[in-house]
Amino acid sequence: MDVLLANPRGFCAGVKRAILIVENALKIYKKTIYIKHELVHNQYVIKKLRKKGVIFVEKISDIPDNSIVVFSAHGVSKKTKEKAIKKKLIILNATCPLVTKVHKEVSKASEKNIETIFIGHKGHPEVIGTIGQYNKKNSSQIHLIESIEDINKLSIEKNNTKLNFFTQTTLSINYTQSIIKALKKKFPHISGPKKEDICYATTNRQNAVIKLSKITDMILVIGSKNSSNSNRLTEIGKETGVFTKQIESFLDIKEKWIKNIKHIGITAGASAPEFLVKQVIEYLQKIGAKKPKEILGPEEKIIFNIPRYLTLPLHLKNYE
Ligand code: 0CM
Ligand code: SF4
Repeated sequence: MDVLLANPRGFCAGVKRAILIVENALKIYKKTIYIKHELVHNQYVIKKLRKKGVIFVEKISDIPDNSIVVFSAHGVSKKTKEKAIKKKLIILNATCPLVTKVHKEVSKASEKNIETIFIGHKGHPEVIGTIGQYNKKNSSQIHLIESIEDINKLSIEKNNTKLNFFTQTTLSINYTQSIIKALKKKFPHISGPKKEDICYATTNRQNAVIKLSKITDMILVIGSKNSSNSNRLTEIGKETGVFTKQIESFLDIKEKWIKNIKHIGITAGASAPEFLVKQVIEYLQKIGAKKPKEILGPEEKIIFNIPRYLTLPLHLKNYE
């Protein structure tokens, strides 16, 4: 069996930054670190941080006053930030800068009273955080849509000239483009980002899966069940017609899946550490697979710096 590795795969710049913020904070503060929501959507990363004493909470009210709180890579609403300030928490903001960019745009639209449509998955923390940048007291509103069908349910004037849209960062590129096309058809005056707000890491990983699908008869996606970007990779793999399975780690692989497979492709979501990819390769080699081959793709040079006061000469060795 040939093993083909997608490129790029795994950790993106936003995830690396979020983990470094927490690892550095643990070393600097030597105090309990509370994280609002899972820092990134990966069970291996979460377990590792939990072992180091990190406490994950869903509500700010569960954190004692004057503690240290980290906002997850997915970002938080304005209200959540206000609650943290009220409790005199020390806030370490691990929101990905690309999510923050969308926050700023939504906040600006709210200030200008521009009716806004947000394309994203209901209930996802990034969506809650981004929608929560829009002031609810406005006379204008922010509307969440998940599909083309949702467009028809919108109670917005067709000829509204003060209307714009934004998107979640980890959506399917193709599906989002079809939603935007339908939006523009219904609301000819709508404005929005030149492309969409889908991030570079999501885009590159989706393109890499499509490339992989052309040369493999099975694709394994390493990523947790609540990881939106990982789920999109699995969805895209399936859409290409290639047998695709999403796994948390090598322990989830069923031998019957790979019995007659000749070319297996492996990729990993933006929150899945390379360590998990290595474990899968080792497992496949133990049952006879050949040495893995890297499939060439665009090099990702983007780095997001962490706040200067948190800078320590640390690296992500334990996740590689
Ligand atoms: O947004 P998603 O569910 O894909 O989150 P993740 O933690 O799996 O990936 C990194 C991010 C962000 C924002
Ligand atoms: Fe940022 Fe994209 Fe990574 Fe999310 S997937 S943390 S938006 S770079």
